[in-house]
Amino acid sequence: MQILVTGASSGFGTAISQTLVQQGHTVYGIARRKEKLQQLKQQLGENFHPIYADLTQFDASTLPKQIDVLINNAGLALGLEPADQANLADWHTMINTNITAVVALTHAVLPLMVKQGIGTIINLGSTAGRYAYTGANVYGASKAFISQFSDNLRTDLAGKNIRVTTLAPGLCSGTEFSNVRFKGDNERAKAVYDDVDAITPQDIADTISWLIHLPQHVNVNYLEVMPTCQNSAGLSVTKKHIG
Ligand code: 8X3
Repeated sequence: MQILVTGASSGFGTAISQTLVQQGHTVYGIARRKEKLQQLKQQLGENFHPIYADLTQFDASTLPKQIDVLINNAGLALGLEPADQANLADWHTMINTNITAVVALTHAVLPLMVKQGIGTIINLGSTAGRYAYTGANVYGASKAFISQFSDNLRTDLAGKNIRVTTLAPGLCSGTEFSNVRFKGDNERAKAVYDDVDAITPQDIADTISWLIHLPQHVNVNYLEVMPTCQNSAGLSVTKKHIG
């Protein structure tokens, strides 16, 4: 298969690229960080094709002419402040990467898949798109968008033999997710994963491998993957008189 993966230079994107190339697929990996993509190219060889690009200013003419699987993986969270204290520029950055870039790339790839008469799109959502938590505000909302966008794509693409899945991971270590969220406060980022067995990028790569190798007539609409140690905490109540 010819597979296009965004955010290939780290975390999920790197593990997905490694796993799928090792399985004999051809992977086109998009990312901004040239050095990291070059390292991956050296490691993976001729079946890995780096595309150096900023997804928020992407030139669709650089895309390969055949794409069997599109994995919209690139995304980020910035900040964990409650909404009334959050940084508006951070909100715009998350919307640009997590929503605008995803719809633009999907829009560019869809005509190709329709013409091929076959395709698979996997959009990385998040448990934050389903369960609210303090500080998730726009990040969580952007991931809820992904889930609804995927469902709406499914309806629009009815009869066109294109599968669309939202894959929604929960707490996952071994990525730069929290380092980015906490803007380089690596101690704080590390503390998020201390003393827990979080899921790993390899778990997500293996899940994606399973999804894409299912027979074409099987569409997993929404798949949520949490570590065993994580669960939803239930609803909270704020008392009128505190303290
Ligand atoms: C990542 C999951 O819980 O850190 O999307 O927001 S969480």
